[in-house]
Amino acid sequence: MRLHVFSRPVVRTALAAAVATAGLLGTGLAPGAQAAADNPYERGPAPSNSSIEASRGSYAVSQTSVSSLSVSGFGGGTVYYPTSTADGTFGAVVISPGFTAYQSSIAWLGPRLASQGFVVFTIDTNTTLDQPDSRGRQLLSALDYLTQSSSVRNRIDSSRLGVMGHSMGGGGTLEAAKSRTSLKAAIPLTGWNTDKTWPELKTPTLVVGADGDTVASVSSHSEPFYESLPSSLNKAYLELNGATHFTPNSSNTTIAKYSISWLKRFIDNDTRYEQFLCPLPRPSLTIEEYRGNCPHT
Ligand code: 9J3
Ligand code: ZN
Repeated sequence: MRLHVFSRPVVRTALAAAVATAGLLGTGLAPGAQAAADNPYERGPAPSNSSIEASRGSYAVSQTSVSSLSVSGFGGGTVYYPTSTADGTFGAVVISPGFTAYQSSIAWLGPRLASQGFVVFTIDTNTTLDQPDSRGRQLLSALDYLTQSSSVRNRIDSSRLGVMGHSMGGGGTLEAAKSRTSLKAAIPLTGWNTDKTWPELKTPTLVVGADGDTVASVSSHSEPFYESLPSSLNKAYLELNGATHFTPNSSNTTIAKYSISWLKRFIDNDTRYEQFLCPLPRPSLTIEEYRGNCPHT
């Protein structure tokens, strides 16, 4: 766009020469603004390993509670969102807890993810005994409430949405993605489901399992979930090392860094995060195993 300066005769004043020189070197915008012009969905500064491992990202976070009495189709919850409106709209993610559990069991993910530039809704389910298929429908009801009725609806880009959940909430995450193929990202955390096969999914999916899970063993849950996803799909399998079924219920840097990277890469189309996903992470003190297809498309 700036090249129009050269498309017609101009008097080359000293100022014009300076502007032209700046034009040859770049837009004159800050690096972040330059990149944001390239990808309209990109939010926040260029990431580093330390920025995605940090306990908070660059956005200050506000929160608002949603009463179960004010909604239908799910059990209410808490919305965590970047306080500032200066950066436009954000993608959004709804997160379901597991069997017998409440939003408190996954609350750490609210500010952790929102501070990186997402609107995050941690929900309660209608009853704590709801099964994965119900949790999947509730995730979708919560997304619809969040984007259409909530007090933060105008802060959200309703075309860029994702789902996450723990255990039966992770099973529900797969159910939600199966029924709403427009979702941009799905992340089941030590997911549990009687349905082991998910060839119907079109949503980029990061399956997170735990090596020591005796409730939803990776051999019966996360591994078959991952392997049944289409080979053409952007998909990955992260198996946490030294972890249990309940590892996703407390702050966990490995879960956070790969969840942030996955959500950024596929909800924001932010290829600055591809470096953390491809080449595939190597086994480490916190990673038992990582599978995936690279590069992402
Ligand atoms: O949400 C979960 O923790 C599912 C694991 C479970 O208790 O399944 C047995 C019914
Ligand atoms: Zn199936």
